[in-house]
Amino acid sequence: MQIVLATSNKGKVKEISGFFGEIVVPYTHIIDAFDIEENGDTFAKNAIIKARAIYEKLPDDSIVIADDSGISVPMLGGEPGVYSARYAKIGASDKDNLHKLINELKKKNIKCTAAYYTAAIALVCLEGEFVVHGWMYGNVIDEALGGGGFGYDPMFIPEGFDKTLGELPSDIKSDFSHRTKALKLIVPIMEMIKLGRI
Ligand code: ITT
Repeated sequence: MQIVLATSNKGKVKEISGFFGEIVVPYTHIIDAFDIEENGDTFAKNAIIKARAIYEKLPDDSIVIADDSGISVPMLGGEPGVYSARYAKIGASDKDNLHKLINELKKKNIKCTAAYYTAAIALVCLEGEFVVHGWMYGNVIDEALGGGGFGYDPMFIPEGFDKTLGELPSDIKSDFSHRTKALKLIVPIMEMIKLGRI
């Protein structure tokens, strides 16, 4: 079974390939990259939009998974949430978004506050459309520490640790992350599809 990954985010490709191994192929290895308008107001809706957009361009028997994810800070009213990829501006880099979030904390004199990552993983195939979620809780701090991970990881300290995901070894993130938790839930769905029971 080959799974096509509907993302052009290199950090996601690395983590999802690390989970599934070689059965996962980024869609950009099959067709040219194209823009997908992510106009849903939830992670789940945007994950389905991305998976569907890629599925429609591939043979009917393809299995496509997409990841829509982001970080939410309750003290900032849940920001950036579904807008995590375009928090600083449309087309912003990971660095721009990270520094925008650090600045928003600094503006409110917040050095450290609760935050959580959400990942919605959508699977679209001939048999139907499925979405699962995973979350990782922790705190965000008003500085970027370490060069590991991607996106907001250098300012995110997972619950139970005293270092950011930028500083911690990558296997800690792969053991506990929002993405891993969601991917673990998609596995039994894939198994049922493979067995022809869905
Ligand atoms: P695709 O839509 O092509 O998958 P994207 O980067 O636009 O790529 P999203 O719309 O899901 O993906 O935006 C996710 C944002 O949240 C993006 O800015 C990421 O850097 C950030 N993010 C998501 N998961 C993360 C993680 O595990 N660690 C750090 N930042 C993360």
